[in-house]
Amino acid sequence: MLGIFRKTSPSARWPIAASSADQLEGLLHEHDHLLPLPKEPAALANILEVSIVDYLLTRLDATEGAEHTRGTERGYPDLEISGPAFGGSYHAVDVKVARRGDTNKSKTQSRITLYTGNTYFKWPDLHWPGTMRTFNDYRSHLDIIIIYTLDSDSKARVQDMEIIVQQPWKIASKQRSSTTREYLGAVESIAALRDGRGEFSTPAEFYRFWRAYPFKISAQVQKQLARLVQKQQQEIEQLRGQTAQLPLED
Ligand SMILES: [Ca+2]
Repeated sequence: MLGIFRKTSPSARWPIAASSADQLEGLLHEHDHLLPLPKEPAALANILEVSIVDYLLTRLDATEGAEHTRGTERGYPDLEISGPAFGGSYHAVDVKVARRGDTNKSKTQSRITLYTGNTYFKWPDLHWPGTMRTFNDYRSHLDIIIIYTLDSDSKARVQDMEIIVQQPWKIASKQRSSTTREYLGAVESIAALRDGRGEFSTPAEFYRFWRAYPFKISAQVQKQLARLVQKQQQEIEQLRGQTAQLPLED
């Protein structure tokens, strides 16, 4: 992604003829058809995330026996995959974008957020809004992390992109990624992210630590939780009723 296409430009010349992507880029530049991508980290990250999920969806479409669903904007995960190609179970794939530090290039500028800690992650057997199924319904969780250096002078903004694929628990830290939101943070060292050297030695240790973490539970989350627990109880009672009606075998 090199910029945003600007349809009308004072220096437009038509037709444009190009025999390669580089040549087309040059011509679009020359005739002022490219506007820069946003510099603001969250906006830039969103554009990158969406385009990476788009790319994965195209590849999954071309894979026999692969099924996929794109997640909601603010939910978890960004993408779930399933189908015979993946053993029939559901797998969660989340895309994260992080900028290299301005002063220290060996770290991310801020901690990557792995999960929201006070909802689907804390109560993994309830089906939270914004998620496609319960956290525990996923056979595996995978993060695709895009690390980049911000280049304010270029229209693409992104330089030296590195892609890291890791399981979230392997790159987890014991720090939150935000002082105001209930987020679990990753380690900051890019080498540690690359090598999967987080602060936990087993998934069990990671889940124990973060599920016991005293995250704030807002009134809204509490209300939602009560509703989900009630719904689960109703389902259990319904199942009990069905079992009671089953004919007894002798
Ligand atoms: Ca994401």
